[in-house]
Amino acid sequence: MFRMITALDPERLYYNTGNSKNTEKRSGVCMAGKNCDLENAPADSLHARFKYFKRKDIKPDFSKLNAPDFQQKIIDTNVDSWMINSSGVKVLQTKSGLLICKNLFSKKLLQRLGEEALFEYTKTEVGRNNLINVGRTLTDKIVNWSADDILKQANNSSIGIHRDDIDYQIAPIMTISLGCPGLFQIGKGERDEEGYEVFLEHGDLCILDGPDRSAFHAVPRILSFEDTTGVEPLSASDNSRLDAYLRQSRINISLRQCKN
Ligand SMILES: O=C(O)CCC(=O)C(=O)O
Repeated sequence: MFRMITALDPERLYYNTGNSKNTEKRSGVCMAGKNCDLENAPADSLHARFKYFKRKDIKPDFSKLNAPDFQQKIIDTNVDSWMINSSGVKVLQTKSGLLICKNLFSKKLLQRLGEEALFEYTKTEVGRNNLINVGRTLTDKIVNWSADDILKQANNSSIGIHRDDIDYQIAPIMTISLGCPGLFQIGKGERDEEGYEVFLEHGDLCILDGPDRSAFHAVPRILSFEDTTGVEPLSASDNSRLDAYLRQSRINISLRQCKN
């Protein structure tokens, strides 16, 4: 039988986030009695690894990641545009549809995206009123600049395990990472099954397509440059506030097709 599911269907929200408290908050429906127990998930599961990498009381071991089985190639785009590098673009791709492109975007474009995200988006109504994202308070933090504030925010940032299938779109999702590296996890199945882990670094384009389009994924932690392969934002940008921010924090820009 065909069952109409709306975006606020609590069952569906739970399925997406796996977090009963979030589901209750968003849907106003009590989730008590639902099977939300992931406490016994195996140690190598997406869920258990997420909790491990999120820990603040110890420093997780970032040298032992469960890396995806990437096929790797270096390509020339031969595109004549100020936005795209024409050569030396590194493409990492899995059979299940995760694609990470390094060195694709020009320094000028990355600077422009950072400025738009940090100084323009956060001034907009939608940016300031988005309760889920940091935009609501970010403008004030930037105006009353305190490096400590920003660092604290960066260290505490994470994105819980979720899948992006709530609006039933199948077009690939693309994200662009700026600033500090984020540890990205992507599942092979359910939250209590294994997943992969990879750093998303400054300038990386990440695409979720194919089966991975609807995979569980998360960013349990933002790291310092020393903890990863050390790809830093290019400091030659002429915007010192943007540089200072990106050295201590991370911006992720997601591009997705939406239905009205
Ligand atoms: O921050 C990221 O790279 C991941 C973003 C994400 O999970 C999403 O947009 O659904």
